[in-house]
Order: sequence, then C-alpha cells, then structure tokens
Amino acid sequence: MLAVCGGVGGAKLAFGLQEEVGAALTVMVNTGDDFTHLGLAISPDIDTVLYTLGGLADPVRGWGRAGETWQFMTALRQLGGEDWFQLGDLDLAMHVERTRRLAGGERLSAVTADTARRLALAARVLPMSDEPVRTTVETSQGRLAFQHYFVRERCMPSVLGLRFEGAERARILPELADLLADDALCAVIICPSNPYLSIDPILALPGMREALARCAAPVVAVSPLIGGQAVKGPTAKIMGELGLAAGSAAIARHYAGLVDGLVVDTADAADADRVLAFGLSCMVAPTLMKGPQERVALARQCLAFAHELDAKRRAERPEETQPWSRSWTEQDSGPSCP
Ligand code: FO1
Repeated sequence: MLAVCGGVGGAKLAFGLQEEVGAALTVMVNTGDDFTHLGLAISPDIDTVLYTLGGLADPVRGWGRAGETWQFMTALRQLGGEDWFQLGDLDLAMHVERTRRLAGGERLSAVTADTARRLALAARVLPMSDEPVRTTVETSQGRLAFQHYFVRERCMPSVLGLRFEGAERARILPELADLLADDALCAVIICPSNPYLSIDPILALPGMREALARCAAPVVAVSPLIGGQAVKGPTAKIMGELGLAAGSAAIARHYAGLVDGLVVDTADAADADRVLAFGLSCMVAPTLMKGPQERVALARQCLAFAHELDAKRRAERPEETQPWSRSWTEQDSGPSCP
C-alpha cells in the first residue's frame, strides 16, 4: 500500500501504517521543501519520515532527532554563520552523507532507500521524484523560497499563492509510477499533511493526478484539521489567506475528484454531510496522534475505511473490479494490506 506524505503530521500516520503492514508499505514523500543550505542538500520531509519510522524523531519538535545536541550551531553562530535553520549535531550526519552521495552521482531515491535500510525501517521510503521541485511562496513580502517562508519568517507573511518550481519538468519516480499502475495495490492513504504546502507539490507532478484517479486502489485522505485548526503548523492560517474557510468542506473540495473518501476528526463529525456533498465518502475518527497507540489506531481506521470503499466499488462496478488481483485478507479487525 502507498502512503502519500509531507513532514511531521503525515509521518505520524505513516508510522502507524508501518506498524500495521510493515514491508507492504511504500511512503511517497514531498520534496518541495528541499533546499541547499550551507552547501548541504537538505530534504526535511524525507528526514522527518525516516526518523519517525525509525523511532529516532524528536517527540516534541516532530522534526530532527531525539537526544540531539547543538554544538555545531553554537560554533556556527560564533563564527557569524547563518543560524536561522537549526541543524543538530546528529542530524548533520544525514545532510553531509546525502550531499556526498548526490555529488557522487547517486539518485535521491537510491540514497533515501539505502538510508531507510540502514535505519532498519520495514517500509520503503521514496521521494516523489528524483528531479528537483522547489516550493516557493508568493507572500505579502515578495516571493520566498519555502524554508525562508516557513522557518526564517516563521510563516508570518501572508500567503498570496504557491508555486512548485520545476514540477512541470519532473517525472514521478518510476518505482512509484509502477506501484500506482499495479492492480495489486490495495490502498492509497494521503496522510494528514498540509494539502497546500505538502501534498500539492506531489500532485503537481505531470501525470500524478491521473495516476491516482486511475489507480486500482481506493484513495483515502485524512484531513489535517481538528475543529477547523491544524494540530501544528500554518494550514488554517494559509487557508484563510487563500480565501478558504478552514474546515472539512474546503479540504473535501480540494481533494474532490482525486480521492474516494475523507477521514475527518470526531470534533468535525457535523461536517460529514458537507464532505458527502462533494461526492466523497466520509469516515469520522479520532485523528489526533499523541502517541504510538493513536497512530496505529488511526492507521487501522484508514485501512478499514479503504477496505470498505473497495468493497463498495466492487459491488457497484463488478465489471471494472473483477480483473483485480489484489487481495484483502478478510479479518474482523480489518484488512491485511499487501
Ligand atoms: N523547522 C523549524 O521550524 N525550524 C528549524 O530550524 C528546522 C530545521 C530543520 C532541520 C532539518 C530538518 O529535516 C527539518 C527542519 N525543520 C525545521 C522542519 C522543516 O522545516 C519543516 O517541518 C518542513 O519542511 C515542513 O514540512
């Protein structure tokens, strides 16, 4: 099965999915946030996913490593270096090694897959593309590279629009295009990442929307909002700045035509009818993931929802679904997803 993921919030659900299906999980990660900083190739969302799935992530920040020390930053500051982007001493090893391997001609996907193996992850973690895509933010203070907007300016400038530079020339990673075209794919889960900042760069790749719409598996998205607010990060603020009312209806409208179902939090249960009005099925579930148990519980709910949508589609369109070779293991607790 395939999880589509940005950084912190999305990675938590990817962790739960990995607990549930292990090596059957592939995570497609946003690279729009990637940038070169201090000469280093930084891929923040990939690293957040790798650290989270490897049980190495800092539990409070959500990004970077647990037990981190900051001597490099202290020394850099003393020398008058750029210190707005925090690179911990342990985390630094990731960026130095990735930079070395990319400079040696390796593909980002190969470096990422090998790093996942070295960190003993069960899941396969892959960037959305090996070609660079860079998110830039049109703001009240002019155009800003993503990390300048997000970290340096702390998301303070108003967002007027978003661009995904290079997306039109980038190709979906071939391994991911193959997976999306595979009849055995049993579910696609769009994790509760920011739809505008973290998922849209993935959807901007040529052919990605079509591949998702055509894929044999049910596609389920999880709303990143709880009671109209993001758990962390600027989703609700950006929605307001883009003229959208922060709530499940706007998320449903955003994903309409692309996903079969939307999971909304129990705090937003009253929005279910508005989600259905966009032609999506809706599941109400607790989406706040404070700890590992909640991550696994939400993963189970998402898989059960996908299973239900699959059964519904098979019943409604038997002629389309008959050739599918994928199989859910019918268990009361939900599907075991190959
Ligand atoms: N986020 C911050 O808010 N401040 C930082 O200094 C920062 C450093 C950082 C270093 C490595 C890394 O992998 C992630 C880092 N992040 C930091 C997180 C990152 O900027 C964002 O969470 C994502 O790009 C948005 O998904």
